[in-house]
Amino acid sequence: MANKKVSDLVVDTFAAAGVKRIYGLPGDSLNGITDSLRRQRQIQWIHVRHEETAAFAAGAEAHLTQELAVCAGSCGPGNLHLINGLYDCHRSRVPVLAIAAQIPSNEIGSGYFQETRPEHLFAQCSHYCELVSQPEQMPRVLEIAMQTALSRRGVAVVAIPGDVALRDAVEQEPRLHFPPPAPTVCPSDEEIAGLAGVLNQAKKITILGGAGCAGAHAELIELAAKLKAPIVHAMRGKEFIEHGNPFDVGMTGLLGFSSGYHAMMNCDLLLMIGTDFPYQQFYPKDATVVQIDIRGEQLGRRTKVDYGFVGDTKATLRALLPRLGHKEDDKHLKAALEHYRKARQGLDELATDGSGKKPIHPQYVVRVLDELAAEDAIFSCDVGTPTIWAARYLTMNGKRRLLGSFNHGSMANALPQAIGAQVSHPGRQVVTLSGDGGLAMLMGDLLSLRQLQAPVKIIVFKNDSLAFVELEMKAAGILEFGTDLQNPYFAKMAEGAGLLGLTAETPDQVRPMIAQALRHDGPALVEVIVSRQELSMPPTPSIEQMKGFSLFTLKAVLSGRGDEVVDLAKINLFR
Ligand SMILES: Cc1cc2nc3c(=O)[nH]c(=O)nc-3n(C[C@H](O)[C@H](O)[C@H](O)COP(=O)(O)OP(=O)(O)OC[C@H]3O[C@@H](n4cnc5c(N)ncnc54)[C@H](O)[C@@H]3O)c2cc1C
Ligand SMILES: Cc1ncc(C[n+]2csc(CCOP(=O)(O)OP(=O)(O)O)c2C)c(N)n1
Ligand SMILES: [Mg+2]
Repeated sequence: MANKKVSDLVVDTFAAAGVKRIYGLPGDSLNGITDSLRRQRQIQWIHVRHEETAAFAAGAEAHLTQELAVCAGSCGPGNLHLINGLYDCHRSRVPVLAIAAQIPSNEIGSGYFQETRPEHLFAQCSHYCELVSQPEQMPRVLEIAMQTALSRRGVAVVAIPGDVALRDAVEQEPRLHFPPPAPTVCPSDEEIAGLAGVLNQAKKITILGGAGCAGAHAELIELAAKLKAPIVHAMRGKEFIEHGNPFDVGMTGLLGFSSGYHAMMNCDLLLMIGTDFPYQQFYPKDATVVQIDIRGEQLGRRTKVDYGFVGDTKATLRALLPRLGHKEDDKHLKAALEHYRKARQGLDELATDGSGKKPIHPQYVVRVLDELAAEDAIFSCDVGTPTIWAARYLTMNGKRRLLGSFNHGSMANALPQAIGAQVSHPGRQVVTLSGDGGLAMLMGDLLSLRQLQAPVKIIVFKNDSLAFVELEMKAAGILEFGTDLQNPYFAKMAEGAGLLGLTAETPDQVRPMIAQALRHDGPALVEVIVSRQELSMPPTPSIEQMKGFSLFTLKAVLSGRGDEVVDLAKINLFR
């Protein structure tokens, strides 16, 4: 039998590690690898129309499965297109490996056609980024890359010149055959005792939980019950914390609830668990802060911390719980829960059909979607106002999942993430909350839905604007500029691309059309004509004073009432 090529060894190494598919777009320099995929048939090639889609899709798969996902781009522009999606994967700490094909090895350094330097380009959005310049490096370099992506959670990039991929492999087989290690990381006994002491003594405790609480729902609830502590969740923690949680008081931050904000501001001790909630102005100034995170480098990153612990949430809470007493005083908890009930009610009142009048409230669209979507639906929301609606009106239940570009904050994430979610979870209902700006940005990949037979449902919030940016401009006290969108008929475009396309212009069309799309046996798009200025910001004196500040530096929660932001710097709703 002829020797394997390096490209064959690459595919075998992926297959041995359980990789099931590679997202990408071919090109000359990638031909060796795509040809090995074609011949070996162990791994599916997921053909997309833009490499950025490939990276976002791989990131979605990795987020949902917690396993390694792979994307690939050809040399120069091909892999350069991966970069924004890879930034998102890296900042979300999901294990993604990118194959960046490189120009012929003997041309490197000559300014050759399509020459770039992937080792430099991807250095900032990866834990590991290396060039394979000779067959002897394989499979070791690829295995180091995979191990790095998995163990450090993030991106690893392997650059391979097309000619090296086509050379005879020296080693013939992958070398690593062990299951992914799953160590238990827990603070020492002394540290746990110290932590218990601090918590047992504190009076008004609030928990801020994030994505690092995944898999520790029961422990978190038991902790809150013992401490009589309200739980505020950060956005990426929503899918893991909010459901079945009698202590939940919502999110904090600009998109959050005033109840989440005040629960944090009014505590004596803030207990941060598995969160990297980024906005400093929403942290209390005088409270004692305790932080638990699996990564030591995260401790104290966002606010001052008095006690920091390195540990996995579940393991740490399991060790901690037996040492905690039951607190009696539940005044702080009760007040926070009552505040949450009111805040929730206020937001729910906005999610109405507006007595049938146009334009449609986007909140209503998401409330209807929330009601009609499957028990285990996977949602993805675009950056922009769809992130607000998802945060406030999608109900999580432990089976549903929520994808977004929450840490990197890139537009156009929802469709590509939905592609990754759907191809990796063929039986599941996958629904996007897409902005009209966001959808247009990577719209080419609407075409992939039919080609991949991916029955994704797309809900487009057609507000003919970059509405979130209009909010930002208002907050900064500047006139709106460059935010108009002259949109196509998205439904007609969808029809042209082989999708079911529907347009909801009036509130009474929303429910039947979303229901029809969800039932449809194939991809579908519903464009909903929604109001443009659902969250307006009039120049009230308090906002005036903040002129020149970005929306994200405001100490404000969007009230959602269309007439004001809750200026938290001035009003204390809690007392
Ligand atoms: C337009 C827009 C507006 C936004 N507005 C808001 C807002 O108002 N409010 C809001 O909350 N967010 C908002 N976000 C999202 C925000 O930017 C952050 O992405 C989010 O707050 C981070 O959530 P997190 O802390 O749960 O997740 P991450 O940032 O991913 O942090 C998770 C932490 O958990 C740790 N960890 C992981 N695994 C474990 C483990 N097993 N045990 C212990 N620790 C672990 C990690 O090391 C990390 O430090 C917005 C995003 C966008 C795009
Ligand atoms: C790639 C990228 N470009 C620009 C931005 C800045 N930005 C944030 S939200 C947004 C508007 C999104 O518009 P749309 O998708 O229509 O959603 P809307 O807010 O109108 O609902 C823009 C331009 C960004 N976050 N990412
Ligand atoms: Mg828009």
